[in-house]
Amino acid sequence: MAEPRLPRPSKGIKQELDAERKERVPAGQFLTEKFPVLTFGPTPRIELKAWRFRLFGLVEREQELTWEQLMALPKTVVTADFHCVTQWSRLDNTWEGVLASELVRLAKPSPKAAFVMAHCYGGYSTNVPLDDLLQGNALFAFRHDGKELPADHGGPLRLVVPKLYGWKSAKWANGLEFMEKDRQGFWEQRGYHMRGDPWKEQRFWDELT
Ligand SMILES: Nc1nc2c(c(=O)[nH]1)N[C@H]1C(S)=C(S)[C@@H](COP(=O)(O)O)O[C@H]1N2
Ligand SMILES: [Mo]
Repeated sequence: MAEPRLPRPSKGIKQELDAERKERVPAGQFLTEKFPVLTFGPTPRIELKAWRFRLFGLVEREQELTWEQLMALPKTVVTADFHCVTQWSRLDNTWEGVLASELVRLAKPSPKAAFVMAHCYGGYSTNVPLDDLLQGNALFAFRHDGKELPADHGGPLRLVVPKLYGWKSAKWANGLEFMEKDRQGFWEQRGYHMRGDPWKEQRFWDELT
């Protein structure tokens, strides 16, 4: 007796999907469906009541936002791929949060500001060119794939810079410092690239890329 047949996508469609996904994975990266946790040190726990976010450095007026003030800002949903320099990539992450450009707008940086330092609870930091923060849907996220952002992944609030390697996506973000000159953050002081574009494999600074 013949086996009952279930409709399947034709091989052609599957190959096209695979090719499309492959194009989204930069050189030297491997896909994972899991969401690994990559943190240097322990996970800070922050109560929303005590949570604050500082906008400082080259700004018109320094400010400190409460969680309520952050929640009052326009929200957005971004779907983006994530590439960690330790070679895993996770495609199609759905992030919900506030576009980084909204916080930059609030901060009113001086025209001299060309870089930011993202600061975090726990002491981590990472530097990002202001242009990279204003483009490519960079956002401060509090939800991931439809759920509240878990503490291990940076909750209550993390930066996500989809166009740069994952170490620029600062977890437990608590401030943005606007700077005229670029300065090294935590991993950059330990040899990581000042910019970190995965499409240019800007992993380490000594490659002079
Ligand atoms: N505060 C803080 N943010 C951080 C890190 C960290 O150690 N501390 N690690 C970075 C690195 S190297 C990566 S790849 C991503 C990993 O995010 P995940 O743990 O949610 O996967 O967070 C980045 N943000
Ligand atoms: Mo990473």
